[in-house]
Amino acid sequence: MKIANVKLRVISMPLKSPFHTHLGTVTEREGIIVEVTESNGVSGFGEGVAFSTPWYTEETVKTSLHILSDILIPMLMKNSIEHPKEASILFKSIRRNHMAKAGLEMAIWDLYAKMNAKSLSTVIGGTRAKIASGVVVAADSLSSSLNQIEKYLDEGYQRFKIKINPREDYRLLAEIRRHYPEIPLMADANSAYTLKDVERLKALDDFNLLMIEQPLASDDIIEHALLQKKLQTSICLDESIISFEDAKNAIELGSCKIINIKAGRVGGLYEAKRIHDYCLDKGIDVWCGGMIEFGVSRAHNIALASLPGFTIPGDISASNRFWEEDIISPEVTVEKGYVSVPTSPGIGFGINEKRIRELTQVEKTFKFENK
Ligand code: OSB
Ligand code: MG
Repeated sequence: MKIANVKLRVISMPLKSPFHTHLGTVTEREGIIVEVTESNGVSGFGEGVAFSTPWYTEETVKTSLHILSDILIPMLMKNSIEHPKEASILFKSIRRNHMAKAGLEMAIWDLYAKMNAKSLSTVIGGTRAKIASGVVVAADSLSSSLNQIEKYLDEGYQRFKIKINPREDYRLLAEIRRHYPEIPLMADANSAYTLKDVERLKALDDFNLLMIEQPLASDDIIEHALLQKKLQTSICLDESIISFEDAKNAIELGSCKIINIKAGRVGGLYEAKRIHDYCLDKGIDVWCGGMIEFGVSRAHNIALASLPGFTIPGDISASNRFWEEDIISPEVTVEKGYVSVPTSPGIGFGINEKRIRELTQVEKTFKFENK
């Protein structure tokens, strides 16, 4: 590959409605759009999914911008690569900073697929033409949770996720189940509990949940194994799994029965695919997590979720779940509960340049010297 330049754009967009978790509320989303351009003029796109503050992981938009500008892009200038996997391996010499790495690595995947005139799904080994779509309800009251579920049910979503914490769990889930006894329902705790809450968590076995996501802290891998033995409900890990090794350890310890894979959290598509392949081999179900992302990352998620091991509907909702107007064209839509996997080259969605320009706060271009 002969990279001519990399462009970073920090964009900012308000959410249609506030996104509440016990860790705080997101009302405005910042992100980094990464564009890698080949000497022949073809561009690939990735998205840095760190948040403005380090509430979900330690990264932020500013730390990502620093790592990309001062470390990863200069590394890419010095080392020529022929395949995106080589970028992933190259970036391993830098510790963590997975969302920064993933933004750049995934732009290279899109570019690589486009240069080979194949869809990204095809390039990574995807087998599905459409993927089942799930949605997250992250409201601040019982009544608005119920209203959101009703609306998303009408829109065809196939799986519903509700945020819980020790102050709002049993009562909330009981009310949801009273109104909707049959819907595929799961709960995400984003580490709101400790092992002291084992009785509270056991009580949630009453609700026939598909799973409970990340009940304990991100480094509580042993405690999750102890907890899983006491629960009927399957544990799914999100924040705990930031690498292939974490996935392997969690499965061997029995810390979870399901894994939520987010390419941003694990450093890119290559690592995400390794985790997927391992889980498929071990009979562990996986699904694709979401990051309240813009269309570029959403498009990458669609390609990832087309792999055969993604057996559970993921947090892959339509562009209009979060945005008045997304940055891709066409936008992601959900039809009869499914999102179609594009067959055109790369991520298979065009970039809405006009929309990105409206939202851009910072723009930096790095020109490569091609000798
Ligand atoms: O824990 O899965 C999570 C959003 C931001 C950060 C972490 C999480 C989430 C979500 C929403 O639950 C996922 C989405 O639909 O984008
Ligand atoms: Mg989660």
